[in-house]
Amino acid sequence: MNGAGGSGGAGAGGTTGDGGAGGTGSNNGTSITCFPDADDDGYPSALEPMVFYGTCGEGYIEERVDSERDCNDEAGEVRPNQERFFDVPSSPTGWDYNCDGVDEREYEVTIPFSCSPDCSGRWWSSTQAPDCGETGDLVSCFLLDSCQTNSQVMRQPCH
Ligand SMILES: [Ca+2]
Ligand SMILES: [Ca+2]
Repeated sequence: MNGAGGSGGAGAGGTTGDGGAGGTGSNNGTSITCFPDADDDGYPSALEPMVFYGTCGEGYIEERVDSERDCNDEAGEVRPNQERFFDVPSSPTGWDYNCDGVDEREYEVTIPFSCSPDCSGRWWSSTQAPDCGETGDLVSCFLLDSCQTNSQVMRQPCH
């Protein structure tokens, strides 16, 4: 009888391999042209497109179906279809936050003007609307028992 000696414990499990680096230029996937989206706003820059296989690499996205391009790929707030208005310009593209090539002012209405029957409305208490970023007195209507107005000094927001 030979008593079986205890066998040694199982050796340390093998190391789990780290998967091979997914490289670009492998043969899986069809080639696609991708564009940088440095500010991650979903709108690609027109500059320096790169070819990838299968999917775009990090920092790159495919052409959009609407073909819209970012006019400032360093600032996420600046992009086509931006609906917000801003009271300071962006760098380096300035006031055109929605990339349509025009600086649009948010508030254009000036005196003489008065509240509408449903007590809404907003206008500058001057005969000319301030330019983008310039300050003025903006009058707003509000309902408190009766329709009233107040005014505040503010900068003209634009996009
Ligand atoms: Ca972008
Ligand atoms: Ca614009």
